[in-house]
Amino acid sequence: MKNVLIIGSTGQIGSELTMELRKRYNGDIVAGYISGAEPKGELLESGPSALVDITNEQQIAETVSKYKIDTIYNLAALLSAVAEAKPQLAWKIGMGGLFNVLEVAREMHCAVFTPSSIGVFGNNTPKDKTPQDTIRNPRTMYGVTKVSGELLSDYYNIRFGVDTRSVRFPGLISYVTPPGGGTTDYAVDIYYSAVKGEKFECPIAAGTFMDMMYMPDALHAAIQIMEADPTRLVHRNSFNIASMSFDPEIIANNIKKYIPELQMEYKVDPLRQAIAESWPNSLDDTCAREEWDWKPTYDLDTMTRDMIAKLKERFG
Ligand code: AKB
Repeated sequence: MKNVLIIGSTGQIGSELTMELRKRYNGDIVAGYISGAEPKGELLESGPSALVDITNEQQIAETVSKYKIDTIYNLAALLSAVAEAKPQLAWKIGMGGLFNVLEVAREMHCAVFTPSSIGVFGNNTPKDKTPQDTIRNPRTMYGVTKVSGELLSDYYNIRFGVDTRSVRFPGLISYVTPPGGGTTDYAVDIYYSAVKGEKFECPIAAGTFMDMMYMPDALHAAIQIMEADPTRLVHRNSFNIASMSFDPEIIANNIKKYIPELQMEYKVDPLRQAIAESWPNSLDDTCAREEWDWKPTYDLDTMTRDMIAKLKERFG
């Protein structure tokens, strides 16, 4: 039996991860939410939920105690572009929140998953097949909080024995809950425009490559890393994982195989473009493959076919 608290359960990852964990484990899988982002529908009806503001350590501790939580998925964060607009809030949630989670985990013996990101890398990092252990010098607040979060999570593991684990997510693509304020969001938005028959305005320039992943693989990674045999883990916070890398032209051409009418026009957003250019073109995920058997199942074409089919069911 596993009792899990998901902080940020109504967000892009949380809304799907919570449902996946409820299918997999038979304990209490608690959907933590903040006021104004309450769970609805199946997420609300299929299991317990609790008001858990990550900036409130007592609220986290009370929920952990009430449900005898053994694992916390800490998914609260502002994505990269919005974190640049609100750097103070990004730090408060990303680092203040993580500190609260780690303190509760230390005192109440929980394992902790905190997603990291390709955003930990910066302009001085090798761009292609970026290695697991390399320069992390981001110049964005998002990246700064993610690198600091990796270091703090490793510190709690080494110093206090807290079972902290993490993966560096690339851009995540899903047809369920849209992302908000990320640099890689264009790769989700383009599918919505294609299916709805709307012209797509692309905020990222042609030739800008970034790693991306379909949500089912991302959920699998988040679960598999927490179930991994700890004696095999050389790394913890955080693992490179990868499944595909493309630029706007490549994804648009792939979608056009199925929706030839798709029209795309570039309207580059300077902030997102600068962030995208500071991130790797592609990651080397050998360590994740070797230490916990990470292996993605979707490539660009299988993802595109599934995204289009699912969005057509919704939008006709
Ligand atoms: C973002 O674009 O901010 C995120 C990420 C890659 O971490 N999707």
